[in-house]
Amino acid sequence: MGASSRPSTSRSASGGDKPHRRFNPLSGEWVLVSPQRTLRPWLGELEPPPQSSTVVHDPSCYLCPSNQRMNSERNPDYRGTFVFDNDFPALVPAMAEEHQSPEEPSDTIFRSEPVSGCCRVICYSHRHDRTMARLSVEEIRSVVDVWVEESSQLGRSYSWVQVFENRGEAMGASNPHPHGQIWASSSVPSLVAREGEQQRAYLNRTGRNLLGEYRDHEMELGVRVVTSNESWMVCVPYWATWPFEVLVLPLATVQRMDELDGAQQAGLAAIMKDLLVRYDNLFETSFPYSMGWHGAPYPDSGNQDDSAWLLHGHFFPPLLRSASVRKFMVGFELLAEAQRDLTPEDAADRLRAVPGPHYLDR
Ligand code: H2U
Ligand code: ZN
Repeated sequence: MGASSRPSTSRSASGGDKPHRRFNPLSGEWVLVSPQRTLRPWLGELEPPPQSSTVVHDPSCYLCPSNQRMNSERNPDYRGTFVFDNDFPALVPAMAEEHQSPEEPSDTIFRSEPVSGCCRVICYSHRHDRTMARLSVEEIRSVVDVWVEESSQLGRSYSWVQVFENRGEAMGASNPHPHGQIWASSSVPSLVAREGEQQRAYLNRTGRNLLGEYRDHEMELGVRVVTSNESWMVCVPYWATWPFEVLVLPLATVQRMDELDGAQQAGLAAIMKDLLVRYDNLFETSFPYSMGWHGAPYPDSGNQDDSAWLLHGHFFPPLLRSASVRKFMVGFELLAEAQRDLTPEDAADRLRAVPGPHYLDR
């Protein structure tokens, strides 16, 4: 269902062992797939797998209960989740007198515009030694509750609410304590605006919801589906760029995080647990990733019509072959186009085949 082709029903129809390009209808970009290269020798860097934390409370951790943060504020003696305003925010609220609407560009090259916003940090658990993969489904459900509440609250003041997590040193996480972030902004960020345009154009052209239709095809084909439950499915997208990238899609038509009902929130917690245990068990390591949620921007953005959108989660994990061999987006990818060797179908096969429970809980 790219610009020119139907989804492939089999490996051979998806280009077989020959190099081919796949279209990403969400970003409007292509990815080069080179399956014949999966056996090439690796003499590059080996990253030592990070040591996982074993202490329940780390006195030197800024996120543990009762500890002092970098700005000298003290965390409460919390249990479960804890949300606070980022002490080093990338976006700050507008001053009352500040003019926030984008100005007419005064220069065709040196353009800028004001932006305001707010950044928060969510601790997923009081336990320093956990990761989301090792929380119970009930504990993950309380993280989902925070995502829903924060999206709903910040969506009243801002155009965009980005829920995300950088997991692991490989993705630049500053601290092993289980945590994620929420950034809200007065403008719709570039990648999100692009996804919005692509979904809108697809709806205008076909009368159908792009991701809803994509999800239904994937459920029918099964080859790229990693797991599913009564309200969600996870697949390695046909156009994935990272080796084990996945897309998390609701089975119902939901446009935003704060529209999920109780059953869908519970289903989300369950499918996240399922996915994260597969990820960690794949190379028996705490699997690094950047993950985050996209849905229709809030009304402040001038967005009048959500019907082109479908809520979805992106997981972008860098590991390729082992706990220490990662993919780098360099060279051709920085200069020309994303490229992958392992096919999305093979990646989905591998993730589907991983047995549970979590290797550290066996
Ligand atoms: P990352 O691990 O994804 O970098 O997120 C941690 C965030 O926590 C980071 O944005 C904030 C950093 O600014 N932080 C505080 O707000 N206070 C602290 O005392 C430590 C870290
Ligand atoms: Zn901690």
